[in-house]
Amino acid sequence: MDRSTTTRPAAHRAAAEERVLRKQAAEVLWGNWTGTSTVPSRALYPHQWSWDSAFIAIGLRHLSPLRAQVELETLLAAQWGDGRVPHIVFNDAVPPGAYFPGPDFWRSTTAGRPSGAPGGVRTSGLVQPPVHALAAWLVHRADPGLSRARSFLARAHPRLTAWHHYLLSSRDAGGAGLAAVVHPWEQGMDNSPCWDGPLSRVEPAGPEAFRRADLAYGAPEDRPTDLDYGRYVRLAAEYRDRRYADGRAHGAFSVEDPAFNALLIASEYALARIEHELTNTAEVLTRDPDERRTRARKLTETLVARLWDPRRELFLCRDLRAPGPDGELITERGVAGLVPLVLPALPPGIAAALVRTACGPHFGLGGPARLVPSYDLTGRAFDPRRYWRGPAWFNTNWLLEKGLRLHGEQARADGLRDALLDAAVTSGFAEYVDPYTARGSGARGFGWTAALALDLLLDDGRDERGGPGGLSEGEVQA
Ligand code: 9WN
Repeated sequence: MDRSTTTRPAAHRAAAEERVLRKQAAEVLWGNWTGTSTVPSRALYPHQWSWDSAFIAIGLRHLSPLRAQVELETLLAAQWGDGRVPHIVFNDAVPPGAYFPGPDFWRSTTAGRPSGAPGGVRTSGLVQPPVHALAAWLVHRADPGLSRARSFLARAHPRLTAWHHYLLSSRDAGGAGLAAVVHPWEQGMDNSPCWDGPLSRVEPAGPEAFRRADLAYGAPEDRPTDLDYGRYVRLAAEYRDRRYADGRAHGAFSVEDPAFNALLIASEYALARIEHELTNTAEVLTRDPDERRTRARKLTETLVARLWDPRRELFLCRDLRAPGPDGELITERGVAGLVPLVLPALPPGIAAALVRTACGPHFGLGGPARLVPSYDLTGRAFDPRRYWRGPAWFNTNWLLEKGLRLHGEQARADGLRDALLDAAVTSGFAEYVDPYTARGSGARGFGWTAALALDLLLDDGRDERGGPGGLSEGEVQA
């Protein structure tokens, strides 16, 4: 595969259509802006979410590099003393009960105190995939002058470093060097069939333990079930009641996930670029960025050794609580298993196999599926409408578009880009869509859908000297 090709997608979309898309996406992002951050959805998710903010910043940088910087700064200001970046930062102006579980459930300022939760803002105690260093780098590149004038990277750097350190130390529950998630909400694909096995061991909390707010806005057949919620609540409450202590022995749910770890590795490369930039401009003295790049390559090797399944030609999740010294691989095929395509040091044979899998019967890219589904089209639990059990999501497809381009699959990337832009507009920037028909479900005016559509439209490839979208391994000159 030719990794040096950096062609831009064919410009067959009419300029007028692009103007409309740009205007509508901007309206979504302005409408969801609260003054210091962007909500994923005004109705369904009225607070700040961690990986949403990272994806949103990647799009927002094209409209307002300043707001994109503030978006990430607001999130990082809520970081805990142990380095974790919380998955939700609550807005106290939003009525209690607008979202469940709210701040009264998480009790970060009391239960989170031993782990250094901040006193001035209330947050959840879980985390989400670490897309933030990648976002910070791309936001910097959108306006390096503004970024330097505000010392954006110099201020973000220690927080991003502490965040990655937390994941690679406190969350290394498997002892092999990868980060483990302790709740499906942490991995971000909440009700993926990949979690059915591990969750079956969790005694669900009774209906009296929770009052769902999501069903006021979403159709029940599009959302997780009450049984799922009972288990989410049990797991989260137990973590909270352990005062958010991490450790190998703790918790009924402990999983090494390929997407979470691939995004951590991609963000390690971005952190190396950030360190290179900071060293070049003498803003701060940092460690040698090459060390971090070496670590990212080694982590890629570990990911392959721990999670690659050569028979399925897909990365799988490792259930650390399953019997056996190292747990067991979960044999469900989820889109998380394709996300390592974003990694530049992936062995070429594995990258080619992932492309085959994406385009084969299980994910249907370039065939029956318009967009890559969240779960195996032929799987026992496939449902084209229900949340992460089949629908296509824009963030995972955006990542795959980048991964395809990175590994020289320009034509396939162009096709996916076009399909994403069409689906974003026709669905009203839906949260997720039917992978076959692109019919929208869930929230409309969804933050990362609008942001990533904008990015696909406006990314001018400035980060593509060494590879697409800031995902390459190569040097980036300041
Ligand atoms: C729980 C905000 C978040 C996304 C997740 C998505 C959904 C929350 C929920 O919404 O999760 O964190 O209430 O269902 O699964 O990926 O970050 O958009």
